[in-house]
Amino acid sequence: MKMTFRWFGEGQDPISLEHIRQIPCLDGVVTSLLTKPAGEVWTKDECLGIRRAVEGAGLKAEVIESVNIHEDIKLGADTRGAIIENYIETMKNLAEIGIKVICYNFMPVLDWARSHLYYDLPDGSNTMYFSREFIENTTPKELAAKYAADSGGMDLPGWEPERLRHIEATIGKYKDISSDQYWENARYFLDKIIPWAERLDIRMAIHPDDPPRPIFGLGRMINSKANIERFLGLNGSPYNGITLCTGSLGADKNNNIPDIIKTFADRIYFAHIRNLRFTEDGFYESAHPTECGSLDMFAIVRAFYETGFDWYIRPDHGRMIWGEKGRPGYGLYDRALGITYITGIWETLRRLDGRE
Ligand code: CS2
Ligand code: MN
Repeated sequence: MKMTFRWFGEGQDPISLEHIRQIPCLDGVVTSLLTKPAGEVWTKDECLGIRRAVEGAGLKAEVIESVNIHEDIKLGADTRGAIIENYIETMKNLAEIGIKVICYNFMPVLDWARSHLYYDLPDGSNTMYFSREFIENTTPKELAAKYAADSGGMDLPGWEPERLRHIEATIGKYKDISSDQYWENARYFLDKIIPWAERLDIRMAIHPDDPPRPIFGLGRMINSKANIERFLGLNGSPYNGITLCTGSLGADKNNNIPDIIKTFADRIYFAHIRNLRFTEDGFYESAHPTECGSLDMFAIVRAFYETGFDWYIRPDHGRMIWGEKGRPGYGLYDRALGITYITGIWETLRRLDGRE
């Protein structure tokens, strides 16, 4: 496996590449153009800028998270043709800077959702929290306003201003399309881009829905073993793959993550490893070790190890600890601890296997 760390890009991340570079056992960063509206081309120059910044700091960038999908593609609107062309153009420009994996999601309108961005834990740290009751009693607009106030105006990935501008109207459009139609729209997109992914040698890795349950009346697609199987069946190319996010899928107690890893091992190109703890009303994001949360992190890492996983891993959301302030889920310290924990398990498994 190759260990990576998410970096939000020049001018977009309070954590510097110089600090990221000091995390032990790191192979590279996962990055993006955070402020680029979905549907627009990432130009050659912008892509070269990514490479220059990352390589200048002595790191590699082989994974992009995310190249976002425009709503017209998800909705199957007449305008999607030109937007998909732009997506392919972006893929070509990313191939030129050596990108091997593109992570994206196909969630309607919203990316991830939480009720609280900075929920206080008894040890003095804080973390993201999902309260079912809170979410059921709020509107997307209210939630967006709460995020903006709580995060002090920082752009949150998945809640970019552009996405929020027409949020209610866009949600309204989803009322008119059936779940089957939604799946067909995904197939249409895949059939257009996957031949290019093959040509450019870029693995497409869809991220699961977070949380895996419907919110604000919006349906879900990548939220269970059966649905992952259905998705991979839409286009059978090995270039149509998934990002295995343990915290997204793991928020549904019916999902057995090690089993899902073993089942789809040959189509997983990117792993997001995070733990969570269930509460009566939902869950919060805990530190990575098994004993800190509700997921069996050892079994998860072992499943990757035993299937010979040779792609990219990154620690996913951590807590804010040691007084750090920053983008919720994406502090330096707790994610760095996550890396040392995961690499520790990995080395142990390797050594017990008799390998150096
Ligand atoms: C999230 C998402 O779980 C996660 O990693 O922070 O915002 C994720 O980056 C996107 O859903 C991927 O497209
Ligand atoms: Mn994730």
